[in-house]
Amino acid sequence: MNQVLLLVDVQNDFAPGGALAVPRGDEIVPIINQLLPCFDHVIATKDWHPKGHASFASTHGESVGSLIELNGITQMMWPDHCVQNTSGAEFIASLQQDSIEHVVLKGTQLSIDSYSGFFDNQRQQATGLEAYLRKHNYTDVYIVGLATDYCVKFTALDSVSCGFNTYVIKDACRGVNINLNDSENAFKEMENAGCKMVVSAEIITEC
Ligand code: VGL
Ligand code: ZN
Repeated sequence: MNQVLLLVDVQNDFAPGGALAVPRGDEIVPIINQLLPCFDHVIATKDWHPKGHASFASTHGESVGSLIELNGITQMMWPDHCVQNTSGAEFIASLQQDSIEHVVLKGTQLSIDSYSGFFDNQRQQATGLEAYLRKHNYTDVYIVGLATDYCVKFTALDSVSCGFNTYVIKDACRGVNINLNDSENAFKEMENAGCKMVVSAEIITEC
């Protein structure tokens, strides 16, 4: 049993005041900081888009929140966010970062989005996360981060489908909730797919 904590997109643009603010997204940081000492291995993903990315409403002259068809799949139009090498793409400063051993960049290709930390939305290209986990024999992946209803969900679903024992630490995630129940529905979907749903206290008290 080889456990790793996977931090999904704990970045400024997803914190309150950021370009794609997740309500109360900053609340997960102190929880993550408490979880960190419980794990020998910590990996993080970063949403890392080039300027003019295909998921940006501004790229298409569309309005934020509208849906377009992009290479045969439906794409939500987001505000410009997590542009490479901008402060919005940096980790939230209060996150303790010294134990992060590896960072996986996603959404780096101009014409395709990547909610999952494993594969792009067309499932055409791998980010290298799966290969990294296998190389290090990590079998148990504990997921926290932003946003529950997008990147956390798709990362967790891909983690299960790759065969990793996948745990989602529910109170260390926050969702966009464009629709009221999106986060709750996302948690149910992850659980139905085989993710084990846990809370941080279970882990912190046992470590
Ligand atoms: C995310 C929307 C667009 C996320 C990233 O990290 O959940 N959501 N890009
Ligand atoms: Zn994005």
